[in-house]
Amino acid sequence: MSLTPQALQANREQFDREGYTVVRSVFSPMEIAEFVSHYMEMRRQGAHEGDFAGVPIGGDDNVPDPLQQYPRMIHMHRWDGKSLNWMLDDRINTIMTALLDKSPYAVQTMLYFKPPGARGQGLHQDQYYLRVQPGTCMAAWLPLDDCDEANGCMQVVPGSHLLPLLCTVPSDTTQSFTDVMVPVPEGMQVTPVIMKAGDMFFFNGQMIHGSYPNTSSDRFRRSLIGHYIVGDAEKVAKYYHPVLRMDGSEVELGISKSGGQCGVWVERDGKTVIEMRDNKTKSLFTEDPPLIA
Ligand SMILES: O=C(O)CCC(=O)C(=O)O
Repeated sequence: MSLTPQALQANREQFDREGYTVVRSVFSPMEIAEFVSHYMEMRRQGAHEGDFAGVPIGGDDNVPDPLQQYPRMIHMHRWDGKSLNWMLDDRINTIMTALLDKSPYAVQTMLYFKPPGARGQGLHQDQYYLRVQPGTCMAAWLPLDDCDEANGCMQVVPGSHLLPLLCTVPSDTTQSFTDVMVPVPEGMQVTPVIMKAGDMFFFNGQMIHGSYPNTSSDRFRRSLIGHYIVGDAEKVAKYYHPVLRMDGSEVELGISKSGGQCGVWVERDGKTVIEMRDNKTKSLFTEDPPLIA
């Protein structure tokens, strides 16, 4: 891996054009093995604040779900030094500064275990949850396992970072552990992001992304995720405070509210266009404070 400005130039061009980019081999196999044993041990130790196993499958609490044993962990950096160090890692700062022209602020960590048979997450935009103003958020996604379509790799809609925030609709909770998603506009493609453990996937908070179920019989698809906000932002939703600079010091930002207008796809003069409306969909998990992204 080379993180020189020259090497990152192609990532920057793809990020500006498509809303995402993958940087290969950012973390070494030894670092990845340490993360896997660290988080598996943490999961074995029992429940942590904010654990989330998802909404009931098809609305039925009695349907067995592998996520009950492996719920997603959240905001580990608030109580786990290894997660904090990872969130503020110099390599992540270097890459994000190359993509954004400015060092970001760090606000969130999450660990998805996604064991065999687990559901994915319906297509969404992270900004729906973080509500960064002005501007948007950014995700840094580190796979701890090789990931492909069989074990539920990430899926993206290239170019969707140029869209406004879209109104959500109910998701199919037999496929998604969250209960809302956004419809993919006609003419835009959902594309799998195939990665090796240790590669990193960076994407704009407006970009539509998510993942499908892990249909493999024996492969986890674990991922360590950081959420960041672009360094010009003045506000973010309450759930994401405290906000940290990449040197670990705290920065005072305001609190933004959820709600407001969002876009829906409508047909006009034979074309599919976006019309801004109030979002009428209520998610079980997105009232203040939002809990998902
Ligand atoms: O890891 C996944 O399957 C989904 C993660 C995601 O969509 C997110 O971090 O916003």
